Amino acid sequence: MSETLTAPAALMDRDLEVVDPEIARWIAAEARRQNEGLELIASENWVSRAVREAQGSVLTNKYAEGYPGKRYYGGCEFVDRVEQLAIDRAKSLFAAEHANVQPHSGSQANMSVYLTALKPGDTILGMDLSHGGHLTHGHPLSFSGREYKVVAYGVRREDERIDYDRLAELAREHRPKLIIAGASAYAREINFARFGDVAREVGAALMCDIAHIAGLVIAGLHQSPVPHAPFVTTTTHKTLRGPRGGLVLCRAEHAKDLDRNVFPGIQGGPLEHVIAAKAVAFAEAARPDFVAYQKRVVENARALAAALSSRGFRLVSGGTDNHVMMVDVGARGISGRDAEKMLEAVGITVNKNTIPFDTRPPMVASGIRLGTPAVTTRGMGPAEMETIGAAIARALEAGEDAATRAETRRRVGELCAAFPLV
Ligand code: DSN
Repeated sequence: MSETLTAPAALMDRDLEVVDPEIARWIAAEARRQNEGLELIASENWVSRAVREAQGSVLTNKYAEGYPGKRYYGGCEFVDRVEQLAIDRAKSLFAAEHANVQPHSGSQANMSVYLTALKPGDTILGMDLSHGGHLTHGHPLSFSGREYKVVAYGVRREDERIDYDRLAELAREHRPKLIIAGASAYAREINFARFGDVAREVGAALMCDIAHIAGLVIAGLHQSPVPHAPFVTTTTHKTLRGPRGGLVLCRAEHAKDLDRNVFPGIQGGPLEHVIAAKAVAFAEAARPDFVAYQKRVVENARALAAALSSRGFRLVSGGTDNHVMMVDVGARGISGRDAEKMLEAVGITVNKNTIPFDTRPPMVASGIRLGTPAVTTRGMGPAEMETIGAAIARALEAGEDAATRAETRRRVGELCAAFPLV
């Protein structure tokens, strides 16, 4: 009897390489890929060792359904401290009245707001996915497009910037219950105050999804939505540079309903290990060096945009105000899908993306989306953005030419080796 019990127990303190060499191998391969390649996916970043340590901690063992001080399980005295710290830090970072740190993802953060502000069948007004919006802002395949009646706004054809006049017209015509501001592929500052005016005029609630720009908002480099919107949602892993996860901020009057809609509305037990990692990331984001980091992210985005423009690439809306840029590779006769593959072949990771008024389907697309949060975390600056712009141009112009590809891959490898990751 005791033998059968000691065998599994003995595995408890073994290294991953010993317990599961296959998974260990793929994690090591992914670490190499991250180290030896340039990460330009605008929604990705590298978290600190402290964030990873919190996420990999024993808190993963704990069930804690409920909220600090009001749990359905015993033994929550320490996770209560952790979650309360995360809540207090989030409120202070964004100057918000209430924070819920439990959503497992940005989609769930958004869903909890919809459950709080809407009834099934109500009308929502969100940004068209193909103009830069997000699946959960009303795409027909997402819960948001299935449960609610969706009206979409977008950008103007002339300058590819949000058409606020059309937004106001649509709001007056359709009287939505909820207006959604925010985007996942939009390179320009978003005027949350204007969204607030439109929402007030038609009696709609406003939700601002700042998943992409949360870090910029904290650093004061982008207008904050908090004074203009009763609900603000974000992920914690993009410019905010925390663990993968979601966060909702709201006004005090909605706090009780919102909390109820996160748990038990759509989630069960909170991931306290992830919440601890969020708390660590929030503490990191409160430090002055976080502001310096965000400034460098924006500076690098401008430098990379300039490097690509000077090589004849058309940028949607002509450039960028934030961390992201949309490159119209279709204008150079290359699809976004092919561009993504050509860049991957030289160690540069990007994602294909539709651009406004795209004629190609989403899995092909005419654009690629690039962002600078991850390469900036690595320590790279404007000089390296020039090198990266040159490498992108060379890779896309080289097509299948093996020698140019190999040479570009070698240069990308050299650049990465000069900025090693911890
Ligand atoms: N998938 C994320 C992005 O890449 O922007 C948005 O959820």
